[in-house]
Amino acid sequence: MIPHFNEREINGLRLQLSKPNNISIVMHYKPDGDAMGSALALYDFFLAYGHHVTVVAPSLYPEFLFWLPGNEIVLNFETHQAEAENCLLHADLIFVLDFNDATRVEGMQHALLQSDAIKVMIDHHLQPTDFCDVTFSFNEASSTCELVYRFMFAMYADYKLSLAAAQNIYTGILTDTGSFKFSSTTGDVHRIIAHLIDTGVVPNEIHEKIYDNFSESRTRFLGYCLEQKLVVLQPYNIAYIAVTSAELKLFKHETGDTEGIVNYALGIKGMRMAAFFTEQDNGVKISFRSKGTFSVKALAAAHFNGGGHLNAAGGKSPENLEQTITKFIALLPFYENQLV
Ligand SMILES: [Mn+2]
Repeated sequence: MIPHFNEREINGLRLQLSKPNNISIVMHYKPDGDAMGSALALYDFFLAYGHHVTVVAPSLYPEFLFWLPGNEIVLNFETHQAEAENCLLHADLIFVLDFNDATRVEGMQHALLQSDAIKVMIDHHLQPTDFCDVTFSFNEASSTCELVYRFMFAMYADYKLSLAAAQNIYTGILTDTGSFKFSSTTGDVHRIIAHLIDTGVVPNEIHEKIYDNFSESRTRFLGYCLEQKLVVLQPYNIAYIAVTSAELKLFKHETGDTEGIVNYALGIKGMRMAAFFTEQDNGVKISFRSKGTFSVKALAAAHFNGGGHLNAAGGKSPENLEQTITKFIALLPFYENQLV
């Protein structure tokens, strides 16, 4: 099903945007390829229509995204708090991308909620909370980048897609679909990709920038995780990896370094679910992945203060690493029917 933007809400936005506006674009804490790609694509779009646009990130993001067109204008809330707050407070409109609840911007939450700006959410996570004036939420969409692409043409059917916007959108769809392999990758998604390539996107260049851009220590960390830390629970078709903060330090961990490692665990023949546990200062962060109908979103929401998508979700635990893993393993018999 193709996400359809509500006509009345689009008309309202078109009217509001018929004169130059101050627009701020925000995304979730520790932004990924989809969050940054959608924000910078929308930045380029609104700039083309004569608006004053700022992009405010709640935190730093991985270096492999620094090449994205427009990256140089992104304000990091954690390092430029006053300037970032000023953007949000003086905005006429704030676009909220790739998240569904104000808590997802962490420390920036107060400034976001305090602003009188009209807030517009464009997102694909399940069950958005009601903190925006306009909520475009389509959980079946592959990515927020897909939605931003559709939003642009819903706003102005004659919009001429720029190469910068196309490269940003390509990056978000690429990363949020696991390189076009998740079940959300429909024919319509591929038709968007075709348009992006026709606009000038060179796929192999972007793949290289995103995936062949690891530091030596990150590659050695991956090897260490797979050789030393991987645990396979054959009876449940589950594999997991848990790393301590000392191990992260040993491998000079940087933001984004643990990303994707969970997929190697899921890649073992027969596995239905995989988890990656990361010890942090105040608990444990968990990434869950699954195959088929097993919902890691439900598991994360029910037991680990988390959420996300059917096959990709995240959670948190306030307990220590050992206690968290004990809890995880103790839960498995309750899911046996769905896993085996
Ligand atoms: Mn996303």
